[in-house]
Amino acid sequence: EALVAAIPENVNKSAEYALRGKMPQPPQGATAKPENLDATASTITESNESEKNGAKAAPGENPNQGPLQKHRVDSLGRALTTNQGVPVGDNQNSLRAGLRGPTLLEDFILREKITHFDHERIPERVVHARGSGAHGYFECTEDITSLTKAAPFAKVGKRTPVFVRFSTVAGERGSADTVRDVRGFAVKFYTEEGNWDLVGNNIPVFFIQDAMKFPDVVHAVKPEPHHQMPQASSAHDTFWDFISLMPESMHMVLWQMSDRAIPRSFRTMQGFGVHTFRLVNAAGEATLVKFHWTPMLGTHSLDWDEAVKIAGADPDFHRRDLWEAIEGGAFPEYLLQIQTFTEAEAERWSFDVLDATKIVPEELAPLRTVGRLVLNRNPDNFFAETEQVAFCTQHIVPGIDFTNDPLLQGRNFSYLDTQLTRLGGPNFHEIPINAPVAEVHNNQRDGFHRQAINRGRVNYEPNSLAGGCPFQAGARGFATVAERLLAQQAATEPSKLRAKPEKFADHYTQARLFWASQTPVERAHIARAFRFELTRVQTQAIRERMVRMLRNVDEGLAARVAADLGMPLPEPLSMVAPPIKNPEVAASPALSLFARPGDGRILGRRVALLVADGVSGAAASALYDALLLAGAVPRYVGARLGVVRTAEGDELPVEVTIEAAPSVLFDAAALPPGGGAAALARDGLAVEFVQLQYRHCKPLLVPASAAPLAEAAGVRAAAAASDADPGLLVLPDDAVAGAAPAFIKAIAMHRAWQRQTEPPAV
Ligand code: HDD
Repeated sequence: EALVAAIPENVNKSAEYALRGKMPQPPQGATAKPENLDATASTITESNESEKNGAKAAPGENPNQGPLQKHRVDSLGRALTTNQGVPVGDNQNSLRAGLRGPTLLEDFILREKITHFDHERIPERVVHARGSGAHGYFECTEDITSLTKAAPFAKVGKRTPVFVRFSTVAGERGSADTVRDVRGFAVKFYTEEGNWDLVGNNIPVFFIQDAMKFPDVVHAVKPEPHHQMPQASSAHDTFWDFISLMPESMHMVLWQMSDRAIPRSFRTMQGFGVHTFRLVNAAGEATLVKFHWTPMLGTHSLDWDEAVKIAGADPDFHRRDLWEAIEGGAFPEYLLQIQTFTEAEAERWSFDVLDATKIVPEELAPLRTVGRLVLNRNPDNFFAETEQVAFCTQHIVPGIDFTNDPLLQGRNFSYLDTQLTRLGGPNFHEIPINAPVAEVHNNQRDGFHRQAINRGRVNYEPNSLAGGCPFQAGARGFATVAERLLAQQAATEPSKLRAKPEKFADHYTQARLFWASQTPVERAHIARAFRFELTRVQTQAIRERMVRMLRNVDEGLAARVAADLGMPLPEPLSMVAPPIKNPEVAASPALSLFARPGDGRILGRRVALLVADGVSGAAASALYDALLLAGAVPRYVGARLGVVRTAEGDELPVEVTIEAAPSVLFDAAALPPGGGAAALARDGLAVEFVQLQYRHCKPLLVPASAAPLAEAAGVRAAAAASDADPGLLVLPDDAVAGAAPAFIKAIAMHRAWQRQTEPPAV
């Protein structure tokens, strides 16, 4: 505590920025060092098209799939062999000297098998280790050839094959999907001019402004180094210690504490390229651009209590949702939207578009839809595709270019570098999932696991022995946008320095913009998330520093969090630069999670129809069929597998049990019409099922005869207390079959947040 308290704030922060035209002084070495520091104390605190690509692929299909056929293995009807193709006669016994004797070194079959097994794992990604992938296509829907010559935008209707990987950031490969975290949204476009990787997140800003700080922010959020806890969680001291000393992280942290960090599905979250990039047209003219992926089903998230419980009930919740949606034909779909602006416009704004902690509000540069992304095929093999796919920000194609965002510039080094270790050498571009559709011709040779058999004696350029081939593409090739950097600089500014521009020093204006744009429900959830995370923090001085930081965002939020943590309101942290007086935009409704409710479809929504003996089979199956027709996933949920007897004397199958598929795995529930509720009301698991549906604000259909179950769950009383609850459909039994449209509408709304109280009523 004393150690932490001795550093009340990051006093060196202002030294990083060129403020008021003055160059920063070189930063001092150590921050204030407490006298009583005990150094020994614990600090817990490639060929040609016909050979490579096979026959021409249909639009949007990956032509690499043709030649992949020779890599695919189906063993049906085949005998077991060694890796050398030798048929294996006995796969049960190793070769030994006598029945009870030692195993012989001669047993090459055993040795090969065990050796291969011993090396089956590769290092997991240092961040974004936990991920799920899918194949699909990008379709250009608007002519933007005046802005870019990038291949995917060549023509309206053109389809480019893609592979997408969604991920969490902090957790290990086997960690749960529904933890509070940023989600990766990485898209690999296989264009005929090379691969373009748009490696984004579901949050449009980042924690830090300079790649120099990336190892620090990742070390801080990962499990603490001495005891390797906690897994996949930012709710611990080291993360908040770092954040509270890094005010530029405040904007991102608000997004992270919002429900954006606990999405309902990869299908219901946005994606962002984060950085400002450039679009470049055929004349070489550049336009600044931000990329947005917008889900057709709207943006929807989980409730925190629900997310925590799902992590236990189904740690693969998002992976399964993505897989099942694609298998079921409910192909996830997103719009590609862009914001474009000129250098001159950007120059006038109060924030710097090279600062990844800032957005460009839609009020300043509206979204324009230019294409759509459709995910329509699951990988054949998780390891070969999802695990071995290598996204790299520096993978761009003619028509796209970088900007000088210092975070992006650092990323452009990091991604290729990390693949060298993770995928075992410089030939990872030859792994089928990474191989471009475009032909590869160069003099880069050899290295571990080289697949290409480059022919001829020439492996250098210029050459005459191979007629000068491969020759440089010249004007057809990639060209970096020419920039006159030094001419834009102030005369006093050194040409080589370590510092950030003045506008980067504004740390709170956009955090305030985000907060001001949130609805009361979202604000309550953000405050609750701060309470949870900071309650888990053990060091009081870190909690306090965070509350001091929050005062620079919103006094109400700070006061609420302070009260929740049982502490008096501390002084606000000092600011590196005064807040922007009249920011261009004070509130932007587009920043609310509720701004994109979706197109009303309920594709892939899981709906429980609770059943027990005595249920009205006619009403239940009418509801079931209507939900199925709407693209949802209805399930008859009962106490035990088998069947229940309906009121009509027929049978209904119980598809899953409450125990195997608890409440949190469903988006909505209908209590049994006709009969059966009394039996369920005596089953504690069924009662809890209904309680949690209610607590998590999910649509609930309550037929009159199911009153005993609703009452046992306390739902009726709570319902009476709230006047308007659009998610609660209480109706006579004979109205259940006809209530499907209203129920579907409630499901499309996602949650009836109006119902939520603190603490929860049920
Ligand atoms: Fe990163 C993986 C997104 C900053 C270094 N990053 C990675 C992935 C995503 C992002 C989606 C997973 C790709 C996949 O599915 O395989 N990263 C971002 C975004 C950032 C960002 C949106 C900020 C705007 N990243 C960032 C910085 C650095 C890195 C500043 C380093 C200087 N990121 C990496 C990495 C990873 C990675 C260590 C781990 C595995 C990999 O690259 O292939 O190189």
